[in-house]
Amino acid sequence: MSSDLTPAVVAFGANLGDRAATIQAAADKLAATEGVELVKLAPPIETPALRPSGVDREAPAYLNTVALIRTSLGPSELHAVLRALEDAHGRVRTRRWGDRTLDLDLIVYGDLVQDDPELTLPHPRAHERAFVLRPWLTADPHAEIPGRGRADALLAELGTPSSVAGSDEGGAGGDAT
Ligand code: A4P
Ligand code: MG
Repeated sequence: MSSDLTPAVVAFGANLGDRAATIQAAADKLAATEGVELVKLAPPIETPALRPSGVDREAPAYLNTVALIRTSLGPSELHAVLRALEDAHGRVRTRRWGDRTLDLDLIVYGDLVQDDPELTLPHPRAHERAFVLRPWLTADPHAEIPGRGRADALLAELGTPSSVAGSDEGGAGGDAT
């Protein structure tokens, strides 16, 4: 395996349509992308929708998972691939955190830290989201977010209701696993 490949983590979220089929198809296409090697796809977990106002149990539930990849693409190139995959799966951008057929977020790209609003790395909210941390830990128990720390410790910190994405989602994710 060539050493010029950068490890990266991609998060998948879907709460419209055939969620499992969409995630699997997108993962297959990502794996087939030149310059991308799929290392592992975690089993999806079901989680209640998180809105800017909090958890919304009336909204369609999400399936969330993460893929561990290795890539020769640069971060912007990889982000463009992810956007194209979202578009190919019928993603329509309406309101913030609105329902979607497919959301693909770049969670970490090697140990790169950057503040660009087009591509913030690590993903600015991943450390506070059980729906990202839980499947990531299933795929990699040693997962770490550069500048934030170990994913297992971050997940443990989400135990209080005051953290938006904490116990509520963690509970749902736990139920589903
Ligand atoms: N952007 C910046 N950094 C990144 C990055 N690391 N990865 C920019 C991906 N995109 C990044 O994204 C909005 C903008 O973020 C883009 O311009 C991109 O260049 P978007 O995908 O168009 O819209 P969005 O996903 O609605 O926005 P946002 O704020 O990124 O949402 P989040 O934080 O991804 O949350 N509830 C459950 N249970 N499960 C979910 O997966 N997902 C969301 C979306 C809300 N609630 C959820 C879930
Ligand atoms: Mg997104």
